[in-house]
Amino acid sequence: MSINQHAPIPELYVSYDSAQKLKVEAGDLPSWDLTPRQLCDLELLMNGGFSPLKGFLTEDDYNGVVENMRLADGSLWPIPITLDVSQEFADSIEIDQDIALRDPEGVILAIMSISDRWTPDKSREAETVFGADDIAHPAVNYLHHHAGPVYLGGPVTGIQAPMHYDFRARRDTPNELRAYFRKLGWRKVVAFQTRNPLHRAHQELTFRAAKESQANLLIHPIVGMTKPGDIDHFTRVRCYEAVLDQYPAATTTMSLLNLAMRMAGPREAVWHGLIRKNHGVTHFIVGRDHAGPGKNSKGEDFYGPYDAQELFKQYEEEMGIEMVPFKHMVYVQDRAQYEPADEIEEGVTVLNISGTELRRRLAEGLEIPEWFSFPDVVKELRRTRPPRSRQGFTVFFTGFSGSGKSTIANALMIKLMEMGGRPTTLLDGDIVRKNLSSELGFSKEHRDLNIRRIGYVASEITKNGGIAICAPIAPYATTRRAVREEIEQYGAFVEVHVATSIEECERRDRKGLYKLAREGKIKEFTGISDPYDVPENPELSLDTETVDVDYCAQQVLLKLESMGLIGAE
Ligand code: PPS
Repeated sequence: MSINQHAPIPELYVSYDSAQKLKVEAGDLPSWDLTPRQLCDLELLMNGGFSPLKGFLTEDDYNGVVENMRLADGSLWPIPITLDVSQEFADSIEIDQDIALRDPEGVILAIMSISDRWTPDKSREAETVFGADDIAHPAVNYLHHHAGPVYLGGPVTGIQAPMHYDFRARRDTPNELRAYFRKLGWRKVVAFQTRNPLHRAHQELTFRAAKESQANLLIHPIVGMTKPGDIDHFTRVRCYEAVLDQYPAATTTMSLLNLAMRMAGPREAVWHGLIRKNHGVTHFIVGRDHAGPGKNSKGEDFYGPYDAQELFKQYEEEMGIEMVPFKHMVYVQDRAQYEPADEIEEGVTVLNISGTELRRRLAEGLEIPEWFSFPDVVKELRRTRPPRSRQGFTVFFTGFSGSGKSTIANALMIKLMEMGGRPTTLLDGDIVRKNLSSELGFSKEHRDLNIRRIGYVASEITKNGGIAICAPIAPYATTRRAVREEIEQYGAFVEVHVATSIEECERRDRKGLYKLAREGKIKEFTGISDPYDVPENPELSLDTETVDVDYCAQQVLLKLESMGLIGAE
């Protein structure tokens, strides 16, 4: 298969002069501030990476994609590219109206002519596109917990590309890559998609894939949004640059793709193929469990290991891009080289380090052998992923007023400060209400805002290697979950339920508030006239009724130690 790299892919941008004019006119339009995911989608819509799409999907296109992986005109398209918005914004606009799409700084990137507005059946979308309506799937979680309730559809007119300040020389539009391949005379190009650092096995398999398909090699990593918990793209790109030196320079190149992945396995593989074809690529490596989202809520895989390869194969002809199945490479100790696992005779000693094992070794500061990775890659990874005992983390106490949260949190802070090593901050309910949330009351909305503020500050502390100890009531499970998600991007989140019963808290009534609550003098009082969702799976639950504060703080310390967060490196 070879591609007509001479024909440019259609972009949605207008000329520079028209863009300047449109930008001024667009200043008066209602505007939507794009979410990080929409920003990625818009970039690929505008630069032709998502060709043949001309904008965010209309309702007919959406239904076709969800049900049959096809747009209304019959073209193959497996993933819904939708502009999800709030109900309030959706209600404020008219059909056939233009809106401005802005980046987070308010810069107008595009104009969208709204042709459709509808409330999607998100459960149906989850079932058909992602295979299950299960929030253990990151895209399903996104759909239900982050995406707005209404979708807007319609064509997009591109004004300017989103701005990137990082690795600019490594970012290419589909037409730029096509032009590059043309210039170098690369007629056949095999692309390798990745969201992980590359180690020796990847270098071997990509090199072999290129040799076997007699094609040049494009390392095409994702730098948009990947699976929550992945290594950040800054670190990864520094790692990729270190690996690039290992290939013959004249045969291999690397370009960064600002795609927001959905982790949709088989459908995602087909999507990746279409996007690569738009970038002028002729061959695409599809591995075992391509773009796999991990386990579902029953602990099983969402997709079969070869589902992605099968679906890709089914549409390969129509897509016009050839699949190169990924070979699982293992290290053969006696021969000191990597070989495909299925070609190795019995009885030979092979070595392998899984992703989970690598993370464990990094987290515990253990050796990562040279046969596994390149020293420069390991050095970069160690810089970003210091052992857990040097990473930041958050201890999040939750429980009724008067349950003992603040006292235990204080004791814990003193003990951690005695140990030293990491800056420690206490975000106690009362302290936060005085310094951060002084204007807030105790309605559900205000409590949520209060907890989200605490979560934000704690996530910043965690990101920067400190310890955040939080001690609010935090009565709502959904808000606690959102805070957990935010913090776990950067370090551990240790939820501690201070499980003192409401009867005991009321009996103690340290601040006299329960009495006032019973008399109706304080409204919406947690446990009396306002709900408290008991944590279902906290890392630790403390019983304060039979043991003293010092022992409770000790239990938290022991938990932190067992999680590798404190103690010897
Ligand atoms: S929340 O729900 O997490 O935002 O609450 P938080 O910020 O932790 O604030 C709880 C402290 O405020 C006092 N207080 C109330 N608590 C619960 N319900 C109502 N209506 C209320 N009004 C005032 C109470 O003293 C809590 O302090 P702690 O430290 O928890 O005892």
